[in-house]
Amino acid sequence: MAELEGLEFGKSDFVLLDEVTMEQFMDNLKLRFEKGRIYTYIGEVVVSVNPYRQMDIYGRDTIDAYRGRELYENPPHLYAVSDAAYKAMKRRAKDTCIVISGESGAGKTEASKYIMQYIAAITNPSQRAEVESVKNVLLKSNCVLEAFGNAKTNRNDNSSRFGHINNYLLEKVRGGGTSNNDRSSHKAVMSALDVIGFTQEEINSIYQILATILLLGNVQFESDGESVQIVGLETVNHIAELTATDPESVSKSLLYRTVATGGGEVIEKGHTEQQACFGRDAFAKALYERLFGWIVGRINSVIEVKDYNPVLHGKNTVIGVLDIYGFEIFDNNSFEQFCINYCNEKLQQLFIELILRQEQGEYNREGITWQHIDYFNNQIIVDLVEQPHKGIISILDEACLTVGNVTDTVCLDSMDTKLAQHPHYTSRKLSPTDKTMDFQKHFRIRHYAGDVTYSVEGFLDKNKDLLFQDFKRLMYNSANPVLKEMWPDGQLSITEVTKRPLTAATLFKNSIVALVDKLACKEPYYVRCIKPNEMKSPVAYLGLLENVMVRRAGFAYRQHYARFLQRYKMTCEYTWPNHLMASDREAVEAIVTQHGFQDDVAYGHTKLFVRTPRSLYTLEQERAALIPILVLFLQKVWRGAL
Ligand code: AOV
Ligand code: MG
Repeated sequence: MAELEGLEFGKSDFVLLDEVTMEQFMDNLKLRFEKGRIYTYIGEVVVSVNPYRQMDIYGRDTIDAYRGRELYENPPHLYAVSDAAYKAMKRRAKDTCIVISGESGAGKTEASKYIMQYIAAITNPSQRAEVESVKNVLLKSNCVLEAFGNAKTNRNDNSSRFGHINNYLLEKVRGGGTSNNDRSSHKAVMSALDVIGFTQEEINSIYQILATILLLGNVQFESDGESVQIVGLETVNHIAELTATDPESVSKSLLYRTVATGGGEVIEKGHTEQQACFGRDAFAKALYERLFGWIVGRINSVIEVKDYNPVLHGKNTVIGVLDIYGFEIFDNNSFEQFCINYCNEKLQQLFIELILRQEQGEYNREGITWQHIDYFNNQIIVDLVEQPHKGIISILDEACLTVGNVTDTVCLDSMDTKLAQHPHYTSRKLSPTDKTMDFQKHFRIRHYAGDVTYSVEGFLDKNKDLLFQDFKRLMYNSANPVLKEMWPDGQLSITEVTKRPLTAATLFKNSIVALVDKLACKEPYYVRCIKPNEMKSPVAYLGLLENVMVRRAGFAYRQHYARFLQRYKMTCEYTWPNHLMASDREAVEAIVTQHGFQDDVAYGHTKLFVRTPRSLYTLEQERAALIPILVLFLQKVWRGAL
């Protein structure tokens, strides 16, 4: 619950809205943004609007103001949740996790930097050396990851597209901070790799792989109508040297592929010129992706607890900061949007579940009766995508496995047949009057955040593992151990690969399921990022109204008795300046009764619970009216007039 700032800044917590409607939500968000208040709470969730300008709210003085304080003691800020997460970890030895979500350019990466900066700043000085070293690693890794993984998107010049999740794990007493933007500088990247702790051998390997990728771009093919050859063998020799393989194997993997026939026979098939070009490009792309994934893995292993000692450290608690890309609806939505939006369905589900669990936990601790809360459970949409045999991913995988000419349209037909009854799935065939969809191309999913029409064009190709097994085997057989480590699947035989292909969608699903499992056992804190020019749709995409409703379903407001007294004791004759009752709770009861909202509250063991925000506003107004009188009174005391 946020501190009740002056109302001219709007309501600092959305649970205090008079009514939970989109209109009121938007009005409050806009008002606050116009007044330079970029953060607003929903209970313990921070809603952040990207200011696109430097704000003077992240300095040392601000850090000090938030340090060790409770959420509602200061205006809403990232630092407040960071502190809450830190306290949960320190005091209750809980694994915590700060999940940052929102669309591209909404400010997720910036937020994660401020959070890490805060945690680094408040960490115990006795561990400073250790913290500094981890902070250095994080600072440097940001530079490396940005150099390798970032791309310009149409929405953000500095978009984090690395993998789908950029996962920093910070051990208990360590923290991290980053704010280095020198990403284009090659020298900086190399020195960063050194600081992070990459060995010289590893750094050399990174160079060699990058050079290989560049050289692959020079490989040209020619065809004499019968067979395909490589033009100029120097490039091939050079690639073989860089990858610690031999030129014959490199040539062979560029010109042939091994296939398993229906009868279990293994044969080598020559590429057409087109297939060779395609294979070469897929190889270059895969080299880059594997290199990147490996760098992320190495950085995580450096940051994760290396010298964990169960006796010294007790339970090994962590704060994780997750920066995840948000729901996407474009004019043309393809396989990538399908995966991203599925990921967001899973996270939304976890989000509501965990918020409910947190609420339930708080009610239990305080001895307040739990009341059933009705909310939309998006399990049905998650099932539509991921259910074995019946879900869209299964249907896609099956189509990818089918021998013969299965096209995207054939796959769409199969989805139409199998999903015709599903309330969240439709297509032109299933709703013939809907002219916005094309028979050959489109299907539509009703996501929790809204309807998204996907084009199946390219779905099958994008889902298939397009890299011929021959390249994987080539890399696995490299004499360079670093390269070999990046290609463990190169040891599989072609028959094994044909039997159990791991498609892109299935790999994605597996990693999301693993992530959700990991998050489910942590205490989560959430930051929901929004871009200012188009605030309305993200509010829907992020399920924010749903969040406010769940949070308000029982009691909108809760406050420790002592703090409640501190704020409102001046509004009641029995409590001002000090109460004489047996407990703070009784004093609070006196205030509540005097203002006549005793039917609107419940008394917990340590906190007062207030059902509707209106009751509180009556109190707030009275307090605001009393303050000038009190100030006058105090001035007189100081001047000795009384
Ligand atoms: P993203 O991480 O959410 O996008 P960024 O964190 O990169 O978005 O933010 C985009 C830009 O907005 C930054 O480069 C800053 O210029 C500006 N910005 C964001 N937050 C703030 C802030 N608190 N104060 C000042 N400027 C800010 V992506 O990685 O594309 O999903 O894939
Ligand atoms: Mg980012």
